[in-house]
Amino acid sequence: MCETIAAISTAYGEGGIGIVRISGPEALGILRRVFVCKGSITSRRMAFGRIIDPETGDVIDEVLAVYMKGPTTYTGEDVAEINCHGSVVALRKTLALVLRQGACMAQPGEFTKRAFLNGRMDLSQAEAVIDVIKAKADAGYEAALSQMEGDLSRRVREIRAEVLDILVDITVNIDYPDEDIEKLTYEKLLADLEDAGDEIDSLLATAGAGRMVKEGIRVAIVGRPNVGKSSLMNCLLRQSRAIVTEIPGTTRDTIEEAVSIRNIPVYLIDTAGIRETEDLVEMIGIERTKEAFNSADLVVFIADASQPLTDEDRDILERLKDRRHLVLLNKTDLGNAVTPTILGDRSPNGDVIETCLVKGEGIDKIEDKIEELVYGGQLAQKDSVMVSNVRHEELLRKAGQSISDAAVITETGEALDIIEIDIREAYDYLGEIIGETVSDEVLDEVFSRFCLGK
Ligand SMILES: Nc1nc2c(ncn2[C@@H]2O[C@H](COP(=O)(O)OP(=O)(O)OP(=O)(O)O)[C@@H](O)[C@H]2O)c(=O)[nH]1
Ligand SMILES: [Mg+2]
Repeated sequence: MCETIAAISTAYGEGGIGIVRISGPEALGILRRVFVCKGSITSRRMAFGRIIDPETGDVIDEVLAVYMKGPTTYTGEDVAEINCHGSVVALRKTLALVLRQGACMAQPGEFTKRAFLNGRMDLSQAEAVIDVIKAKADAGYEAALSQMEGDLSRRVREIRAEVLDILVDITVNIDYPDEDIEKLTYEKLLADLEDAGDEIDSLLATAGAGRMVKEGIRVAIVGRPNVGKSSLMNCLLRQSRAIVTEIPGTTRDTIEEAVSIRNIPVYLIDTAGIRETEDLVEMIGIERTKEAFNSADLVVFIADASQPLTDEDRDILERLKDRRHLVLLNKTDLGNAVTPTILGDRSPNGDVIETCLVKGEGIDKIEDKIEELVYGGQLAQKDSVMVSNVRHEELLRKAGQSISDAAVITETGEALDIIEIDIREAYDYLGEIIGETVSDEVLDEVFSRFCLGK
């Protein structure tokens, strides 16, 4: 293994500055050889100087550089950072020089991996670093930041401590059954297991919302031609993106746009109106509408208040049954051939939002509903710890399963040392989330998702 690593830590391309980061025991030695400044290099003091190739004497760049002595650094090791001009050439040349002086090229995520291995952060915190970098909207960013600061870890540690208490109770009762200690009754054991199971479940319940705020949701807008789908798209985007005309069949292909709604990344898909048609282009468009319908996290169905419901409307309503959806009644200014009651009776959850999209009326309510759907109706979740990483979700699920297996055999009066096996499993799964019990393969997998230089 190479002890001192280096990489360009800023994004590739032109910029005001770009940073070459070095970490490891040779960080200071290498910096001293390539960086020439007035006075001496002092830990944690930025210095102005030049990067000069010691072999040729060529000046590579004018820079600010800083050396930070470990272990209270990002990686826990000695770190040096060279702030070059944000030129691809300056950065590449500086990095090449640093590598010639004995550093090795860092692997993607290697700085953060070292931070984890040196105990600067636990695994779930390290994983959050990448989510912070990649966050697309405020809600996902906040969730990632809270995870990076250890909120999820604390929650997991609390639950794990409870599970450990149960394990201790069992061990004491197995090892010293005759001693004068509080006897562990099966009722108490069962109650403790249920408590731990509930805690795991309540954390798991946040996973859906966690994933949605992190990755965003796909929202397909569907309905018959001319009901106002493109008008809704434009209203939500607050710009005139899709063509809106009074001619049915205006939108013939699906149109996708990203927007942030209540700080949640949303991918809106405007679709071609569904109807029987002989037109080839329109037929293909309608095929795509069906794909969008099937792949969306949320389907928004629009009906026209000014015209009676048709078979197509009824057909789509029928298909909404097992989908997360919203039902809108648009063009409420034009009449009431369809009323909210008529539509509500036919929609799976009876919920109808009335809109008049030419005037932008009803948009607030739609946005409220989207937010509510993402947070599962519990807006309070917004401020609490959320699980947003599939690895964590999977491990929590396994831990929950082990606890419930343990509870089942506790009820049948199984021997304590058998029950203990499941509980210990749960304990280990929880430990994997924070990286206390984790294999090298998992670590490699986790850090390979990082970008170079992080
Ligand atoms: N009066 C009234 N007209 C509306 C309302 N919403 C949309 N429209 C009009 O209805 C027509 C069709 O709107 P679009 O948004 O293009 O409808 P669409 O569902 O995308 O139609 P296709 O792309 O053809 O499937 C346009 O002339 C809009 O201005 C509304 O609430 N009231
Ligand atoms: Mg349209």
